[in-house]
Amino acid sequence: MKTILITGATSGIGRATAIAMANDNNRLIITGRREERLKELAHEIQVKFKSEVLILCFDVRDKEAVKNAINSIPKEWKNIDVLVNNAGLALGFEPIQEGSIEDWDNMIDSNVKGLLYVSHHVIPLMIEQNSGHIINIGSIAGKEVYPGGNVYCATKHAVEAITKAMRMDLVKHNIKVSQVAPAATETEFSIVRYHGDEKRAKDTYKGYKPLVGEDIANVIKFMIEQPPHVCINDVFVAPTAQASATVWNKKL
Ligand code: NDP
Ligand code: 8X3
Repeated sequence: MKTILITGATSGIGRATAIAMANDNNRLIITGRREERLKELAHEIQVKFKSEVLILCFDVRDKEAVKNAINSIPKEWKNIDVLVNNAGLALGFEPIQEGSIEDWDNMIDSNVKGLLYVSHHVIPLMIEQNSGHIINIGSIAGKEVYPGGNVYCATKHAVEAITKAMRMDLVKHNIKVSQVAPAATETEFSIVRYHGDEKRAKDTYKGYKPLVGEDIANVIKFMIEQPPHVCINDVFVAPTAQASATVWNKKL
């Protein structure tokens, strides 16, 4: 039985990962800001898969809220085996000189600082049990940069660096540290990125078959289910029609 904490489980990759990992052997801690969605997901998982589910509703940017949420986990749930640091977002697609400082702050606070805050409170629990697995959701934007990607790309490059550094610091505590770096995945990501412009979001996925949350969830499940001596350090997954951040086979 594994206890698995997934940040950003209200939508997209995080939600699909919670469902992929749901069975009567695993216990899930699902987090996000939208409480209604967490309740709906918990209900769906409990009914369909009989997994036990704990809901933690908090904003990863708020360090006090993160601390309180992790501290509030009941003792019998504190043996966290897997932390999936998934919560994150892109905001805007402007060239750097036209970027919004509010958007930059939000991306840096969520994708970098939020991931660190959650990890800071979960890692001691893993060290105490001398085992654990942290899976950080990076991106193709952490491997490459592209026009208009500037600050989002910087945050995902940071996720890649933090992942490698965490692996070095935690190896002596028998804690696996992995990254999954998806390319174009159709979730609510582009709706958020384009500040609610649903048409622009839809156009992002026109002319080719993008990945969906379930594709990434399958990879995460495979990583989690490896035996204790195997750590898959990094997986870079893209749609077949996407060769790089800028080279596509689109049929428009
Ligand atoms: P979604 O927008 O569908 O999901 C994002 C999730 O992150 C939601 O559950 C959201 O929950 C949560 N989240 C965002 N900000 C916060 C916050 N401040 N506090 C708590 N939770 C937060 O997008 P994806 O599923 O696509 O994104 C998941 C991860 O995958 C992100 O890190 C993203 O950068 C990464 N990624 C996505 C790709 C894509 O093409 N879709 C490709 C590569 C990486 P709520 O709003 O309820 O708080
Ligand atoms: C999301 C993929 O290409 O929009 O991280 O940066 S991309």
